Formats: sequence, structure tokens, C-alpha cells
Amino acid sequence: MITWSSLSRDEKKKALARPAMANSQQLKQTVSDIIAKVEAEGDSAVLDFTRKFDCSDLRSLVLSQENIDLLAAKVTPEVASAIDTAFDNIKRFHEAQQPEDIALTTTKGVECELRFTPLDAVGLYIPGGSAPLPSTVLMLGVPALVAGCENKLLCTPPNQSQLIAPEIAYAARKCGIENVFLCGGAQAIAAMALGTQSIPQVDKIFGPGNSFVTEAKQQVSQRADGAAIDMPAGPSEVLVLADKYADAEFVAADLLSQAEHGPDSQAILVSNDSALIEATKAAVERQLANLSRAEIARPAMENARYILADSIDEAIKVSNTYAPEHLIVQIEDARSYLPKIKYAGSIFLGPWSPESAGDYASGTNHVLPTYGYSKNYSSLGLLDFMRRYTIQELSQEGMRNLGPAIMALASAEGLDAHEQAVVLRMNKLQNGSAR
Ligand code: HSO
Ligand code: ZN
Repeated sequence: MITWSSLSRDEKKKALARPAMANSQQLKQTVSDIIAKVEAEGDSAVLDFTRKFDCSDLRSLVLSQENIDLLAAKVTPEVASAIDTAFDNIKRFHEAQQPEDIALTTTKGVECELRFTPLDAVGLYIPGGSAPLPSTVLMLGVPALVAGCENKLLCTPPNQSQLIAPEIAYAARKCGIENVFLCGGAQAIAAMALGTQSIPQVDKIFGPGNSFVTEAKQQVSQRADGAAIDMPAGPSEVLVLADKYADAEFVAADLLSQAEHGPDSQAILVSNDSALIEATKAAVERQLANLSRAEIARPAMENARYILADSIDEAIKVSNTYAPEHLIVQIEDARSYLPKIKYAGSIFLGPWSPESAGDYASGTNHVLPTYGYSKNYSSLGLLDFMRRYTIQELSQEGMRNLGPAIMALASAEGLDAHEQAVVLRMNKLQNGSAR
């Protein structure tokens, strides 16, 4: 247990430090080599990499519509109905985010508009690894569907049978994802960003992944001919704020549900009650013993931090400094503390709101800014699948009214051609020859 008030500035910084991100020169080079090969050779490079890393006898990168349907039909009725429930809630929550266009007269005769339009082509990346994530398909696919993106494609690494998990196929079908491609890693990101013979180029790439995927997203987003990306990513994290009224078993379970994502997951408890901290530690040990992914969760929990604060206010300050991806507030009257909470990707209020609710089914998006990015990035939402642009129209009256200001600014900036574009029109209006 760390007593916050006893720490020096440097120690405080260290107590909230995140693990160094794996962005070594070696990783950067490997990823840029993969991107270059995919750019030069297209499908055959993606196939080679996929055979090497995921499925040695993969024949095609394309998962046929027939296979998607066959796989989707294999989902058990219980899981299908759970995916349906989650789909409905996520859809409702994202439909409510539909933005309104704006049309405004700023000066008499000067009309300005702001319009929203869906992105044309989006690429959704679903990692393979130890747990297939149909929930992530929904978190990316539903907003793409609601936004009205015309081309939605999904890349995910194939299993040994050249297929994907039935739950992923079912969720993809529900979201109206048109095409599924069997590839993962940096090669999948390169393929979506640059296009290959069979994988269409997309405008923006979404979704989580390992350090290769994250690095590849970063690299393709820096290229003018590449693709935009959703947000920078680091290991997943949770910070739980708890007081003496919190249920230590609940707190432990919430820390562990984060820890089981990966050995580099971050779990932090901040409390003003040392007895609650001790009880949580004991509960973590008890619960860990029965978890199927204890091997993954244990190393993450070894890095967990248990911080004792002098007061709830101080605990909230610690949380604001850390700026967690997920913030769970198990404090009496949790909602009343909202005004003091500055940064978190998503906030879970009270004892009955575990992170799992938002991870799966409440309706909010589980793609969230990690690594302190909740200070300047937002949780994924409908607007990330849209772009906005503006329109303007000046009438003769508008030009008369605004012309002098435009001319003065252009002249102040020394940009004669800009000034001229207005002077010519003003002259025409003054000599009465304007139609
Ligand atoms: N907690 C993860 C999302 C997830 N949890 C998927 C379960 N499945 C990142 O927010
Ligand atoms: Zn989770």
C-alpha cells in the first residue's frame, strides 16, 4: 500500500507511471518493412505474412459470404441473444449521438453551414490472440452502421482452419459489415491503408491491437496516401476509487477483469480507507485462484497499485493526474463527485456499474483513450465515423457588408490577390454592373 501524502513529487510521478511503450527502433523498422512489402506486392505479401504468423495453409485472404453465414449460424442461441441485446443497446446509444447540421446567417447576406457526412470506407481491425472479441466488432461496427458508412470491412487473423470465431462472424453480420478478410497484424493495417488486389483501401482504420498493430496504425496515419486512425493506444487500464462503504469483493473483481486482458494491463485502487485496501488485496488473492486466465492476470496484479489517500478529494486528484481509461467510482453517492472528476475515458458510477457492463452491453463504447490520452482524446463515438465540412454563400448584400473587413485583413497580411478578389467584386457592385 502506498500512502500518497508521504510521497515526494518524483515518487508520486513514479507511482502513477505507465509501462514504457514498446516503440523501439527495432519494432519501427520491422513494421515499416512489412508496410513496404505489402505496398510493393499486395495480396501475396499479406498472404505470406499470414501463413507465417497465423495459418500456415491459408489459401485465400477473403472469407466468403457463404462461410460467414455458416459460421454465424454456429453461434449458440444464448450467445446470439446476448449479442442481440448488446447490439440493440449500443445502437440506441450511438443513434442518439446523431449530430445536427447548422445553417446560420453570420452577417446579413452571409450564409454559413456546417454539415456532417459519413466516411465512405472504414476498416475495422479485430485482434486474434487468446480471446476472440465479438464485443469489439459491435463497438466498431455499430457506429459505422449507424453513421451510414458505405463500405465497412473487417480484418482479423484466421485460426488454423482458415476461419474465424463464429461469434465474430455473427456480430459482423449484425453490423452489416460487407467484407471480412483473413489477416492480422501490421500487414492487415498496411493492406487496409494502402489497398491490395482484394482488400480495398479505406479512409480510416479503427480498433485495438498489439504493439505491431499500434505501430503500423501510427505509421500509415502519417502518410498522405495512408489512412486516418481512431486514436493512439496503449495497454488497457482501470482506476477504482473506493471508500469504506465499497464491497471489497466487487472492487477486486473489477481490478481483475482489467488484469485478465494482458500482463501489461494497469489496475489501480485509490481509497481513503486502509481497511478496504487490505480487504481488497485479500479478495484479489482469493478470486485469482479460481480464474481461468490467472496466468495473465497475476503478472498484471503484481504491478497493481494500492494507494491510500487522506480524503476522497485527494483520491480524485490522484485519479485526475493519472487520467485513466476506465474510472470506477465505488464511493457512497458516487454521482455527486462527477463535477470534481476531470479526466477518464469512461466513468462507472456506484457498486452496480462494473466495467464489464460498458465492455459488453450497456450501450457505451469500449474503445477508449488509454495511456493518459483521456486528457485530450474522447471515447469512440458516432462522430468518429463521420466528417464535417462547411458551406458558405454570400449575396451581393453579404459582399457589401463583409467586403471592407475582408479587404482590411488581406491588406494587413500583405496578401494582395486575396484583397483583389474582393476589390473586383466591390467595384462591380459600386458601378452598378453586378447582376
Ligand atoms: N476492456 C476492454 C474491452 C473488452 N473487455 C472487450 C472485454 N472484451 C477495453 O476497454
Ligand atoms: Zn474488458
